[in-house]
Formats: sequence, C-alpha cells, structure tokens
Amino acid sequence: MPYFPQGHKDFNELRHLILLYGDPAKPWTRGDLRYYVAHLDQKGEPDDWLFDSFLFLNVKAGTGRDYSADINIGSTMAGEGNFVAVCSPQPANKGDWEALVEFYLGEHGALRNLDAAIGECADKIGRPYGARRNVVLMLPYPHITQGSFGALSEGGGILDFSTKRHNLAKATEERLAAERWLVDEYVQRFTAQQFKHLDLLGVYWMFETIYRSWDVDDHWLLKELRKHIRARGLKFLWIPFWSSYNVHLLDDYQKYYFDLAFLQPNYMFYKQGKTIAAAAHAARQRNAGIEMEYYLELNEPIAVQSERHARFREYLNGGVTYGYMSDAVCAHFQGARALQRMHMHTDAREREFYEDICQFVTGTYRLKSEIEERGAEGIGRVALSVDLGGTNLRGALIDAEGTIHHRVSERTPSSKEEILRRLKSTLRGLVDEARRRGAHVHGIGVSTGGRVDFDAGVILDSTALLSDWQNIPLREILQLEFQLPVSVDNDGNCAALAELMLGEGRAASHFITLVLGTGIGGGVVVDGKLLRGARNAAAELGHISISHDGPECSCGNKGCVELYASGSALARQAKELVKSGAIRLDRNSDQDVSAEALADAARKGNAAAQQLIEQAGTSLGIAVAGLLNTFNPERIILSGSLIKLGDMYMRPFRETVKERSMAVARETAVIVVSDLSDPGLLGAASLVFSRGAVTSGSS
Ligand code: BMX
Ligand code: ZN
Repeated sequence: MPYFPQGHKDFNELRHLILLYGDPAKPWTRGDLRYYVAHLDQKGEPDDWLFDSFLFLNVKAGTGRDYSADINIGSTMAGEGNFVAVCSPQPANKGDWEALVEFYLGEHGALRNLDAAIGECADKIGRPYGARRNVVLMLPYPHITQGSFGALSEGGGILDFSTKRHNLAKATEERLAAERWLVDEYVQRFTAQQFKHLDLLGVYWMFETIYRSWDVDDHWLLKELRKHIRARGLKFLWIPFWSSYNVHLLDDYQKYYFDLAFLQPNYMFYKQGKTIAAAAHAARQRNAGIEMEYYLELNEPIAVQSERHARFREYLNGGVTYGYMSDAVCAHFQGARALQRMHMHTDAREREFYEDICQFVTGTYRLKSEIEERGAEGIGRVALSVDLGGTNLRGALIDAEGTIHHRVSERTPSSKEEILRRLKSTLRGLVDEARRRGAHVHGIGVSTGGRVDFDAGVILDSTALLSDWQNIPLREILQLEFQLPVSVDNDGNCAALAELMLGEGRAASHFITLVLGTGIGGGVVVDGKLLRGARNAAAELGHISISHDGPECSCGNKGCVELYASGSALARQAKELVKSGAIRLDRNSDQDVSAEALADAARKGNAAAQQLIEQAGTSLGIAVAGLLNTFNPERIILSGSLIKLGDMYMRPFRETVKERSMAVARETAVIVVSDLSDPGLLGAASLVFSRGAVTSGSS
C-alpha cells in the first residue's frame, strides 16, 4: 500500500499540515501566523508559500481545565510511547468549549488573523498559492470524569459524561451530543466569517488512542461522530502516538474511525526501539501520513535531548530516502512554536533547520548529513544483515558506511523449519549485540540463495543447495517477529549491489558479479541498475548450461556451469576421485572432501587434483565468454571462497574467456577480484540503508 498521498482532491490537495498549539493567554496574531503561511527571508519578509494546511489545537482552557487527556509518562522497556489515557480531574466544560470556538472563530480569533496573514503574504510574494488553504480544528476529549458539562441549549439538560448516574450507552450518547454540537458550531461560525483564503477541511480528534471499557466507549462514539462530520462535508483526522496498540488501530482506521491518520514516528522522544525507517514502513502499510516531530525544548525530560539535531536530520533525510516528503501527507509537530523561533535563532544550526524544514515542505529538501551522535562504541545506525548460503548461515551488524562491526556464522541447517529457526535466533543475537553497543537498528537485510520476489519479500524457489526453501513469505515472518523493516534478495543480487555501492562496481555502469561459493551466484548491472527480470528471477548465472548432456541439475537443466565450477562441484568430483583411488587427500574422510582439501592436494603437486581445478576454471570461462557476448560488460567481478584457489583456477578461466568471447566484448571487459570482505552481507545491509527497505513494501 502507498502512503496517504499528497494533493488528494477529496482533501482539498492537502500536503503539509502544521500543528498550531494555542495558548489562551497568547492568542495567535497575524505576525505569528505569517511564519507558517510563508517562508520568511532574513528581514522577516515573506518570499515563498509554505504550509497549505493548518491544524489548530489547544491543550488547556484559560480556566486551567483540560481539553486533552493524554499524559506521557515516559517510555516502556520496548521503547514504546507510554502515554496513558488519564482523564483529567479538571475536565473542560461547555463554557471552556465555547471559549475554544471564540479563540478560533471570534472576531479577533486565530482564523481571522490567519486569513489576513495569507492576504498580506499574497501581496508580498506576488504569486498565487494554488488551492485554498485548509483549516482543521480540534475536538476536545469529552472526559468521562465530566459529570456536569453544561447544557447544549437554554433550558436543556446538563450533560453528564460519566457512568456515575447513568449507564455507559447514555453517557456515551451525551458525549456524542456535545461533540456534535461543537462540530456544528464550528461549521456555522466558519461559514459566517466568509474567509477569503480558508476552507474548513475537517476536525481533529485530540485523544491519541481509542479506548473501550466498562465506563468508556470511544469506539462507538467515534463511529457515530464520524457520520455526523461526514454529513457536513468535513473530514475526520487523527495523529496517534506510536505504540503497538495504536499501530493496530491504524490498520483499519479508514474503515472504522477516521478519514485520514498520520503516524507519529516518536523517534525524537525515545532512546530505543524506534527508527524512521520502521515508521515510514508502518505508515505505508496502513495508507497513513507521517508526522514530522521537532522542537526547541519541551518541558518533559526527553530522552534524546542531546541527539536532537542528529535525530531531526534523520526525519528530514527520511523524507527523501523513504519518499514521504513528496509522496505522503505530512503533519508537522513543532512543540511550542519552534519553527517561528528557529527563524532568527542565535544558534546557526537552528536557523539552518528552519531553512531545511521550509525546503522539506516545498519538496525541495536534499539529503544532508549531520555529525552522528554515536553509541558507546562509536556505532550509529546499523543494519542486521544475514547471508544464507548453501554451506553457511552468517550474520553481521553493519553500519551505513559499510563497516562490519560484529559477525557470527554457523552451518546452514538442512530443513526449512530449522533454517527459519536459526535465522531468527541469529537475528535475535544481533539485536542483543546492537543493543549492547548502543547502536540504533535500522532494519533487517537478508541475502539468500534461491529465486526471491524482492518486491514481496517472498522466497519463490530454490535448488537443492537449500532444500525445500520455497514459498516462504520471509519478510512478513521476520517483520512480525522483529517489528523492523525487512528486505530480502537473492545473494548474487546482493553481491552486485554491494559492488555497485562500495566495491569494484562503483566505477562501472555495466558489470557482472559472480560469487563462487557452494553454488555460483550471479548479479548483472546494466546502466547502473540491477537487472531483476520480470519476476525478479534474473541472473541465475550458475545455471547457464555448458554441456548438452552433462549431469542433471536440481534446477531442471543439465550441465549447468555450477555443476563444474563451484565449490560443491569440486567437492563432489574430488569425492569420486578419492573413491576410485585416483587421488589421495591428506585431510580426507569419506564424508567431508572439501574444495579446500582438493586445493591442498593440488598445491602439493597432485596432478588429478590440479586437473580438476583447471577444468573448473575452464568451465566457468565458457559460461563467462557467453556472458560477455550477451551483456558487453565493463567488468566481471569475482568473489566467494573459490577465489582462494588462485592461479590454478583463474588462469584457465581467463584464458578460456579470452579464447571464446567476441573481440569487442573481450576488449571491453576487465576481470577483477572483489576487494570487499563480504559482498553478500554488505549487499544485504545496503538494502536496509537504501530505499529498497521500504519502497518494496508497497505492493
Ligand atoms: C544456487 C542458487 C542461487 C544462488 C547460488 C549461490 C538456490 C538455493 N541457490 O545456484 O540462487 O545464488 O546457488 O549460492 O537456488 P551459495 O549457496 O553459493 O551462496
Ligand atoms: Zn542448474
């Protein structure tokens, strides 16, 4: 699913919505509101349009009573927002709600001033702003501690929101009646004012979660209230804090409660547990918008106060990397008028953020780096990277620059269930290690043998190297388990991506990678882009047949180059020679004749062993000659454990390529050995740090 898109015509082209928290003691003036209507130059003069939509919300009434009911009491161990619904002992009443209407829609209210500010800026900017500007007004929470709200009309009964004197159904109806009254009041007063530049887009539900219990039924209340709002042509908006509970409420929000919801990343407020990548991913999955969160200072102790700049940079960069700057509707939380105060701040960094935010809102912000606040051992953000091969299952923590910080490895188990179990336990170990090092986990990248539907994160099928490794929704499985964005790709493709970003592929637009391990993995880059094919199954280069009547391959073909030139091929052939007595190996045991043991024997002068390895090199050369003629690459980049065989393998390989490829192709291509320590693992990590981690979640 995509984000909730910008410019939706049913939402009057809403793109960026600024949250304007009001204080009865400090009403919104025209001067204040100019900061949100337009970008202001150094002299404070408007020179470009800024926000298209304005959300007005107040937390407390002038009497000190509460409109809202969320209380932030810190974060849970898992880094979730620990907001709780504590109904205020001093809930706002009818008089307070009327004051709110006055604050927004009175003769000198916020909207009058907003309308005037837009008019003023229009004169200065000299360009029209497009669609009319949107206004969204808050609906206070009807606290269930409110036993005496007041009457909606003269002589009407005093509303009671509590279940002290009547049952839940009645209490909820009275809460609903109050909300309906307010919505109608907003509509009437708004219409009467005949603003020049403003449209009333909708109303906003203040309470950041939805409860239902023996004394509260917000589910029913919201469904009914929504009908009322819709009947007036308005939209119902919501921006809940991040918690698993709320994220699940967002799953079906459009069906039940709201017309538009924005997800709060809350990455600003908690040390652990959250990432921008995960928030972007969760928002996409739910057709939601994203909330930007910045502030200069907040009263509550914020866990990441010292990392404020670095974290906010991630919100901004994430807009580009994960596309939400231009693809998603964005709400902008700014604490206490931060944007306004950043404009002329004494700290140049704050002024720079002011410009960056304005660029973000106009869709012109470009990636920037911020000196990272680092964890105890100097690591910032890491990917949990896993490489599942025919022989080994390996894992690592890798940072955005491609530095590998921690590695683990074990033998690849032989059944699908066992592989999944070990994969999870490897990842769990990596999560712990990342935590221990104070690193922020950005996501999970998996490099695996087999055909992988990269877009869906599903393993489609495999050869016998990974038995029964097919039809596995691996992304979904791992996402559920770890609550992190997950990307999965074929190991040959991962290696090619690593070369493209960090290795020998950086200087080439057309290249081919071959990973010579248990099997032969392949990746093809054309015009600087990975060739995926119609179903992401391209570049199975190990399964190019070089012999029409060769041995059968578990891929369905015969005589695949992998059966002659890979580690498993060498081991199998060596075993046959050992059995027949043609060669004797030092380190042999019948079960475990490895390519390495064969190489040992060859180095010691065993002619049969040497011949086997040479034949392997020649076989690979035949396939690669064909690849040169097919793709005309600039480079062939080799990696994998067989590289260690050195000249014995490489010389016949190079010679065969030369002999058998066409002149032009041969003259263009340079054969190089990768200088990356681990292309598969690095490529899996690059899926996490590049857009791949989330763009692919949209299907
Ligand atoms: C096989 C095939 C390829 C893979 C290659 C290298 C499976 C399970 N694997 O040709 O997808 O790229 O092996 O894999 O179908 P490795 O086991 O050497 O890492
Ligand atoms: Zn094959």
